[in-house]
Amino acid sequence: MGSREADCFMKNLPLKASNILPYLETKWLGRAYYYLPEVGSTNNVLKEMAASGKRDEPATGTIVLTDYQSRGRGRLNRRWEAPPATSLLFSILFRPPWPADRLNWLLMAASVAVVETVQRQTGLETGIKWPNDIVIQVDGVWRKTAGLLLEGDFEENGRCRTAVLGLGLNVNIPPDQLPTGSTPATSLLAAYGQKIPRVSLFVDLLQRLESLVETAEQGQAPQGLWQTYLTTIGRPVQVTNQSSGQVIQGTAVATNEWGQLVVRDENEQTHTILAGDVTLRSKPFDNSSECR
Ligand code: BT5
Repeated sequence: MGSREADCFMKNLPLKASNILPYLETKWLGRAYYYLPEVGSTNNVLKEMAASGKRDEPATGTIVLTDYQSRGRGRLNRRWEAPPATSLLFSILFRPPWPADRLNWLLMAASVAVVETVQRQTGLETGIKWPNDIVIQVDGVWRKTAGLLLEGDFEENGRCRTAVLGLGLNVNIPPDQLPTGSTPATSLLAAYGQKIPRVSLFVDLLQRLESLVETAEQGQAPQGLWQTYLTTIGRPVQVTNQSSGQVIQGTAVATNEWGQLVVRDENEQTHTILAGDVTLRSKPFDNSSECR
C-alpha cells in the first residue's frame, strides 16, 4: 500500500464499496459488497436477498452494510440502537453445509475476530460475554460494545441452507449518545478516547474472520480461542429459558465445542445451556437487572 493509499485507509471515510474493496485482501468474504446508506435491518435485507435469489445467489460471503438502521434488531426482538455513521452495522451471508448445531461456530468465529481486531487496533481489554456480546472493560466494568445476531435457515434434513450473521459494533458513538438501559454500553471512542477509522477496522475484521471461518470449515471448532476470551466463566449466572420459563441459578463453569454454556447449580448438578434460548443475569438473585 502506498503512502497516499495508507493515508486514505486511516481516514474516517464512508463505508461505500469504492473505499473498502481496494484495501480488502480476502478471497471470498465481502467480495460481493452492498453499501446502503439507510435500511430497516441489514439482517432482514440479506435474508430477503437470499430468499428471492436464484440457487446459490447471493454467494457465500456477501455483505450488506449500512450507516443507519431504523429497525436494528437484537435477539428476542430487542432493539439495536446506533446514531447514523458512528458504527459498523452489517450482515454476512454464509452457506455452510453444516448440521444445525455447528452453526454456532460462525458466531464464535466472528466474536473472536471482533475481540482480536479491537484489541489489535486499540489495545483495550476486550472480551466475550456469553453468548453474543463483545465487551470492553472500562473502570472495572465490562461494557457492551458490540452484539452479534445469527439467524439460520434449514433444510428438512436439518442441514443449514443459509445463515445470516449480523454485527453491530459501536465505533465512534460519542459517550453522550450511547444507548442507556439495563446493559452498560460503551464505544471504542468512549473507551479509547479517540475516533477509530472504520474502514481499517472493518477490513482487518473481515480478514481475520475469513481465516477463522476457513479453519472451522476444515472441521476445527473455534471453541479453544473463543473460550479464552469469555468473561462469563467462573461467574454466578441466572439463566432463564424464554420458551419454557425454567430458571437455573448457579455458576458458569465451562463451555462445550458447540458454544453451549455449562452451569453448575447449588446442588452441584450441571446443566448445558443452549445459546439463543436464554437470558443471562450477572446477579443470580436479582430479577430486575437483566444484563444481556
Ligand atoms: C444483540 O442482541 O446484541 C445483537 C445485536 C445485533 C445487531 C446487528 S446490527 C447489524 C445487524 N442487523 C440487525 O438488525 N441486527 C444486527 P441482544 O443480545 O438481544 O442485545 C440487545 C440489547 O443490547 C438491547 O436490548 C439493549 O439493551 C442493548 N443495546 C442496544 N443497542 C446497543 C448498542 N448500540 N450498544 C450496546 N448495547 C446496545
